[in-house]
Amino acid sequence: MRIETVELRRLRLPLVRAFETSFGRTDTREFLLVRVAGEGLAGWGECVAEQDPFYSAETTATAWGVLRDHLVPALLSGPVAHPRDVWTRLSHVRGHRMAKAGLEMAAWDLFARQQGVPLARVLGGTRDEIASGVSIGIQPSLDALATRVDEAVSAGYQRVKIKVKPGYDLAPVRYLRERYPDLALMVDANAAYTLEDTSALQALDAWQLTMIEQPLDEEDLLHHARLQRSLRTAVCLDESIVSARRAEEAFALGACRIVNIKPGRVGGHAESIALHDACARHGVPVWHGGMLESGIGRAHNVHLASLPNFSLPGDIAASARYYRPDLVDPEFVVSARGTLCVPDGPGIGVAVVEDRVVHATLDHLTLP
Ligand code: NPG
Repeated sequence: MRIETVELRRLRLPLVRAFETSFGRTDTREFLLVRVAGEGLAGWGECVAEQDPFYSAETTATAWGVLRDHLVPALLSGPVAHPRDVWTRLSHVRGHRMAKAGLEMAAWDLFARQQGVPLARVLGGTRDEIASGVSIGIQPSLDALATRVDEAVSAGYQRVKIKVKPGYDLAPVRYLRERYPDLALMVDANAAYTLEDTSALQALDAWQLTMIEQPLDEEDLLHHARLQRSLRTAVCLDESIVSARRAEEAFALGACRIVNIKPGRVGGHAESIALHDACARHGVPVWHGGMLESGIGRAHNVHLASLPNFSLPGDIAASARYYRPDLVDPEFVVSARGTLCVPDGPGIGVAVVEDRVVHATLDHLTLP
């Protein structure tokens, strides 16, 4: 496939509802879109880096610079046979997995459109709908939390994840479990604890959580292994798992029993498939994470989550939970049984509403 031009856009969209995690609160989402064009068609990708380096080291500014100066020129330097070769073309650049993912995923969309098939087909997807869950930010009160959870449960979502941090953990978990004895419930700490907080995390063991996500720092695989040995509840890793190889290391250490896959975090679809397959070989279930993507990134996530080892509901919810309106047509809607349909048109299978994209754009650049 020959890619002739690449367009970068930095956008900002107001969130339907402010989102608070252990690392901060936000009511707008800044992100990058990447549009690759060649042979009369275009493919879209979304770079999930945020404005601030709080979830990960990458930001929209670092991604913009490395895409402009290194990644896009490398991709434009000659044809690639298949989108899985984009990773190799970019491999002289260390790190910057979120920036690479935005470009790599746009190439997959273009390739699938050129073949006239849904992206899921070329990725190896095996289902036409995916199980959907919600992620609920830290709330000002337990009443407010209950309202958010009630809404999600009555909309049909298959599981609820709540954000926790030291001092806001046992109380919301106990409150929700008493209210919802059978709810599939999990917590996500975004690396807010240390091994010294083990007893606070052990206190969660009594409440039938499906997992505790990323309790410790992203670099602390050994500490996660120690923590996992002291808990009955499964530890799930997100930030720590930047590649299939890192997952193999985590499994060898016993650092987790479940993995969250985000293509943006690991560098795109090819590395996500490698990670998905590595987890399957080790009997480790995976689920698809979310990063408050617009409909463009969300569409990529839905296609990827149709692969067979995504056996737990993901953080991929309906468009209306995030942006009104979303940037795609049709928007993603949740069914009464808590699923999202995998679009069956070519590529990501949803149309990008370009005037909404232009309206939300802060900067844009077309290369060469
Ligand atoms: O539904 O997209 C969603 C949000 C899911 O909680 C969620 N994402 O830590 O995984 C996370 C968190 C996040 C959001 C992280 C935005 C970074 C940016």
